[in-house]
Amino acid sequence: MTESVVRRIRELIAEIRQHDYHYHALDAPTIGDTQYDQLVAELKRLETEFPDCLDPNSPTQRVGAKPDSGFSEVSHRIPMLSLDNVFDLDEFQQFVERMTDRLDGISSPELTAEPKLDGLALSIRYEQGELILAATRGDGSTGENVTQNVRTIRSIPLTLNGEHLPEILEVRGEVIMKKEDFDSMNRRLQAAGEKTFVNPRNAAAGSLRQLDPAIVATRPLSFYAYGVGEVSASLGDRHSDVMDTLKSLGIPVNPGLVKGDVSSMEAAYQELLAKRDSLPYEIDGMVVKVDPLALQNALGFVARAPRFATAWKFPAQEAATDLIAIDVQVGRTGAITPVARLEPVFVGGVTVSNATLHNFDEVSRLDVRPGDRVMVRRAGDVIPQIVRVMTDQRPTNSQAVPLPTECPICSSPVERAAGEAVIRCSGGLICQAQRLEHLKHFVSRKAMDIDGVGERLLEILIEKQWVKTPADLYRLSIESLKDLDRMGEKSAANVVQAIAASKATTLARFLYALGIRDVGEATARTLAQTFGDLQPLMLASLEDLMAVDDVGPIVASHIRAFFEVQQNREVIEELRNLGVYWPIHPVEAPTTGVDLSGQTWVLTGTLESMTRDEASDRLRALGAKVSGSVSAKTTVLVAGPGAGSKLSKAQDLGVRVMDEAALMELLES
Ligand code: 5U1
Repeated sequence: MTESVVRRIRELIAEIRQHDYHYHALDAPTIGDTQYDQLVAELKRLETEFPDCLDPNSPTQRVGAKPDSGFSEVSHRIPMLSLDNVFDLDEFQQFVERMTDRLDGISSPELTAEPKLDGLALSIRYEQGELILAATRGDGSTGENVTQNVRTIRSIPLTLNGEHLPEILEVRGEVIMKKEDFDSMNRRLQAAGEKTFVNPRNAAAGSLRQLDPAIVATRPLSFYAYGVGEVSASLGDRHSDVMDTLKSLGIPVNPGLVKGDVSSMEAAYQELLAKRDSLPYEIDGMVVKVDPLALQNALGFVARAPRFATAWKFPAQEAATDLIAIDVQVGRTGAITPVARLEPVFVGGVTVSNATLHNFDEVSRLDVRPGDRVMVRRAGDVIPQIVRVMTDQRPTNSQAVPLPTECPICSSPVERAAGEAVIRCSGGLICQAQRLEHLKHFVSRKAMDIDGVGERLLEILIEKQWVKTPADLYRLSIESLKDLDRMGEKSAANVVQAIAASKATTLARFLYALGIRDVGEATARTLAQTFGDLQPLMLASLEDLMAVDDVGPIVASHIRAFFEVQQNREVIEELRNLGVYWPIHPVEAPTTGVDLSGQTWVLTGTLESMTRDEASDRLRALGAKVSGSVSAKTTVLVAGPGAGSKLSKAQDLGVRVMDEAALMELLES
């Protein structure tokens, strides 16, 4: 019995190790997660039932006990080196020269280039293929024994793969946390009300130095090897061969290693720099090494750094600077955002003097104030951000920035929708920052439908300060327009004519054109039907507005806020004085007694006595729903001259079809 259990346990351990090897070292899993979990579950069950058969390096035995008192010291028999840095091509060439001066007759040694991971250096010792010790770098000679923690890192094998294993093998590499793992871990910590980490490097270092391995096991750490320490047998004649051997033993090795000579290193550097932001982990440079180990040995070391390798650093993505002020900016849609003005600082390869703060919640979250010393991050093309504030260096007289109550451009009150982080200017019609977007919306097809006034013309009119509000459009003359670039008399006349034609509109279109936040076409129509004319709507209270179908407290508050701005009311008044008008519909239930509630009507073809929009409004006033397409649910199709596919579809479906005369009869009955 026990014999067969021991055999099965061995089989399971071997099988799980193979799957770990394929998953972590080769990055090519051969089974799915569920199958893998089933194997582990079976192993755990057998180990619980037969505790005498437990192998201490079984894949189930990653989480050990907490040490009683801190980490013990470990002395490195072969020191853990650090790397000298170079920061540009010139310095790299000097590094090459220093090296080749020592290599008589070899002017261009074979080199390797690999990403320099931003993590924590680690040495892992295997004896007879079993992981027996893991230590941090410490001062290079003495580190801390973090074996129990390292055993929880799933990509690090507890037992090496293969048959001819070296008796002793010390693997050296970097413990990191991948960007995605870092983000999800921080989200988890935040949700649990725990302290979050400022960056993946700190998260990796902080996690590895956690005293409780059970906590470390919950931290998503990864490991990539970049070299070896003590080894009892040769793993190859070149650094690149050694890396291949480590990979075959099951050790994760960074896949980014490339081979080349001195002349190809600059291109390799630029290529890696371009890839930096898309890599799953943070890197801070490229490590260049002499590939043949014989040349490495010939070159040797200076102090604690090898002469055969260097770290060609990337521009730092974070730098500290002073925050001069927090300014307030108004975007094209009225969003009011805080912007940090900084003492210029070189970061991410450029000089940065502004950083985004996203919104005022972010200002409170960071507790950032003018005069603060702040850490700025710029990664790739991403807008620079403030990632943290050194509150310990804060001047004693510092003051938090108050939340703005009015727009810095037009002084209209700001509004904030419930649940939204952004605050917005309510002065839609008059705010200079929002002018172009607003005017584009005002002239658009479903609003005032002013054909011929496009974005480019609006830009010119705004630039010349001829148009500040929609009312100014109705004051434009052929004389002034005709001299504009590529305009001429005829086009100018067409523009003026199109603007004049838009004066005859509907209340729904006009309301939609005002660009009140969250008042789309459908809401504008409902408001027009409910209030009949603009005046009652402008005087409506929040309660009146919330009584309207589909108008909730947020939309109601946007409508109120809009009409409370005096300049908005003035622009509306001007528009009406300039001739914009709409038919007024009675609000009370129609006297006809016709009730079309529950019916769906579709209009197609040309109508002669009114526009389709007008007809739709009147049908809606009688309770009908007006749809754009014919289906089996359509009650009536009103077909004017030129009706096409909608008419044939209605006929196919047996939907009732009506002409304009019949419609008029119904509306006027
Ligand atoms: N990728 C990489 N990082 N890194 C760090 N390679 C590498 N090599 C190192 C260090 C300290 O040292 C060896 C050259 C000994």
